[in-house]
Amino acid sequence: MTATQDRPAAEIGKDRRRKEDQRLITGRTRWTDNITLPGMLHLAMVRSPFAHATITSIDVEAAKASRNVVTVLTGKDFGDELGVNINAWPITPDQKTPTHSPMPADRVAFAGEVVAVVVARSAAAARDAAELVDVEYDELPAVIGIKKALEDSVLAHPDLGTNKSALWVFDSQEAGTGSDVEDAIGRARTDGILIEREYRQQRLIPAFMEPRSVVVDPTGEQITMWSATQIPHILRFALAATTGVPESKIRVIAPDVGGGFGGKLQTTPEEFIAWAVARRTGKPVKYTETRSESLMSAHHGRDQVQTLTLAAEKDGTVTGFKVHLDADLGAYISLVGGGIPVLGAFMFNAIYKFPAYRFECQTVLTNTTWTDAYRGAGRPEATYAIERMMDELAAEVGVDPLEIRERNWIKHEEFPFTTVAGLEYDSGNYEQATAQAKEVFGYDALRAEQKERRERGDRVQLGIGVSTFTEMCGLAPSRVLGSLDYGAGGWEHAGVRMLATGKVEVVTGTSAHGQGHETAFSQIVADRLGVPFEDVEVLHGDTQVAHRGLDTYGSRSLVVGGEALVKAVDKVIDKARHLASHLLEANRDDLDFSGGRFTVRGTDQGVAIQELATATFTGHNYPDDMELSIDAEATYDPVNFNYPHGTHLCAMEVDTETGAVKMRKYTCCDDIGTIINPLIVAGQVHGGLVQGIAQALWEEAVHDEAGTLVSGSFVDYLLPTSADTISFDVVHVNDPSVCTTNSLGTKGVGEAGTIASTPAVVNAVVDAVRHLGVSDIQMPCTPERVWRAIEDSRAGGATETPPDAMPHFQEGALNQDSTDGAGQ
Ligand code: MCN
Repeated sequence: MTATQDRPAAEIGKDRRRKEDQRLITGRTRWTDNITLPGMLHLAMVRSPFAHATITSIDVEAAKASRNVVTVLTGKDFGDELGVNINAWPITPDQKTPTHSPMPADRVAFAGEVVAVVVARSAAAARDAAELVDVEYDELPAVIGIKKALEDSVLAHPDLGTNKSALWVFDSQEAGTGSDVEDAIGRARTDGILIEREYRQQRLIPAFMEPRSVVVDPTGEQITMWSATQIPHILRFALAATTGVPESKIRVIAPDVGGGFGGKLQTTPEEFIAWAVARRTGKPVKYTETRSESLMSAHHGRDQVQTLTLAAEKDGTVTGFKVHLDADLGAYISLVGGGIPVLGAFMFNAIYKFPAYRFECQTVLTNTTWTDAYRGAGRPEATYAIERMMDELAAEVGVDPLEIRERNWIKHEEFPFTTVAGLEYDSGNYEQATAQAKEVFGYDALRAEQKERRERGDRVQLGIGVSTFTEMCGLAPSRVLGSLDYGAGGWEHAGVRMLATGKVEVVTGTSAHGQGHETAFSQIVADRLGVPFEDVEVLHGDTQVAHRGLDTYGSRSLVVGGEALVKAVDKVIDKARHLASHLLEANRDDLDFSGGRFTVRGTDQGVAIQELATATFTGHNYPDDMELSIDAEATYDPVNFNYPHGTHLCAMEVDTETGAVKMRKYTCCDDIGTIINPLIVAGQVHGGLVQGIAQALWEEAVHDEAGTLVSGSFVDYLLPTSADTISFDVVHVNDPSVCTTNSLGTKGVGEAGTIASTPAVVNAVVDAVRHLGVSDIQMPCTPERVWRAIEDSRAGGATETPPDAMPHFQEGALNQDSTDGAGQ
């Protein structure tokens, strides 16, 4: 009998306010920049203004002579001491990987690369002196943009001889998961429907709230690094592997971390520089980047060109999908950067069951900021491609976009289902999610309104965008990662310590940076152990406390880390049962466990698990064959990915005279299995939606031809705030599909909103003006791009979007009190 079988779930599903919020919101907490140590020195980085240049000389004398400056160090001073930034995921054996020194001595490869570090007694002194470092550069031609990179006429790294880093291919016929896509394309060309499109995933910036910050203390038995990172365990491994210092001598702490969104899934040059300076000077050092430095040099995301060919029969049944991606990795291949587009490879088929699929990804190097994971990491890009193509197919066939999806999706009764990309989806109920989303959205009424507006020829037209999605989250089965040449596993570890007072200390290898693990994991433990929620404390983000772990990304923490925790709790209950049977003088099989108490069946005798914890402290009475502890640890390696899914519906109003767009309504219905904490889930979905909507409408990192980041501040990089959002209708399927990848029946939620929302919004904008001849608008859908698309098609021209232009916020673009625009 399991611990929860005989009693209702008390904590799971409860709207608990987050334990951690009081300290996070007031800022009275351990943000890395709040840490001050005796004798601490401060660092400022000197960064290259050029995207590609040879460093001819660096004069540090004036900076060194500045008040309160201790020293100034350049790449030459460090020599090999800094090691190299590692790429943990070479996607092919012949991948061209440029050497990535944290501080190059002779050549810079992107604007923002560090060329010197100033070490001073205060942060202000360090920053002032950094201005005095005189660096002479010989500018080299820079490679900016995928098109230029593919030409190979100018090289981002001349020693590599090419900008093409790796070509990764998946072919369903070769893999034995499907048939030949070229056959399907050939058939569609002669006797079906063939849709060919090129979509651009613009470059985005994760733009986390807390800029990156690092403190290194070399003054003890161990070297301690505090870093605003998502990955303390991986960072410790990288430090040990590249510096030769044994792991046991390194402690990495991710204290409270203010967001990451994938942008802190990285080992950074600044961490290695801080480490080396601390070791050289023998003193604690701190470095906190400015917002401008963060936007320029913390890794970016997306940046792909997708060339897509969809083959279908005349009735809209999809028969094949061919995808060619060109992905810009920037100047270096970061920790998992090359692999991000490859993650998408398994998701282009989404919720559909077509028989033939080919995916090719060409990664290229350019003289721009390196790219890597950004919320969704490969999956939003894939979802965008297929969901935009499904809309094009619906338009071609002349049916409602939901109908074309239904014709092609995997039916509920067909699960478990092995996809053409080779994944086994364990569960899904696309029918149910779609029906519920439609009802809450008021789909039919909005379609009727759209029709009326079109018939009236209103100036403001209404568009309805549909997007369905599934994602492979819960990264990941270690053996699968091994088969993809990823440099680590995907397991997770947890421990449960039953303290003498009966309180419970939980240790998790996940590393929350805004996701509320302290609250949700407390709920899981309180529920399963039957102890009060307030009695559970969750510790994380410190390699000394959580000695094993693989951290937080890929919506893995609940489905992998939570499952490890469940296994540890079950071990605790098992050990406690042994002690209880001894103390109650009853056979262990005669004991029931419910509400935190073991009771002897048929009697009123019992003992609480919290009392048993105390009994292991006193040790006065316990069985001879028992180790005097009921603490337990567990490691869990998932057997499969985890497959949340959902249907997102969006209504957008488009002013056909100005190109201005305004969100009218957004509804999503997701299946994320069992919900541990609805309040946390709502926050995750809301945040995710806004980030996805921002890609559709506002955000774009723009480099000019010289490689300078033009969108280098929040004046130009249009990060939305809550004032720019509407109130979303977020619902979940009533009857979560049976999720078999973990015992709680949960599915990840951390990225879901971002994955589905971008195509929903763009589909809605295009849908509003499709009757005017528009079939595509490049993201972000700025008023200018929307206006030009309409004008081009009115003029009978192609509906191409205009060349890169800086996006601009539209007044009230996402404004809830929308006018319906009727009659305008
Ligand atoms: N949860 C739940 N019930 C479910 C699913 C999740 O109650 N059925 C809860 C979990 O217990 C957890 C939270 O929701 O508290 C998110 O869970 P999960 O989906 O496991 O995602 P992770 O905790 O692994 O977080 C990673 C994910 C990713 S990949 C990005 S990117 C992202 C995100 O989380 N970055 C974030 N959400 C973020 N939220 C904040 N505030 N800041 C970021 O940087």
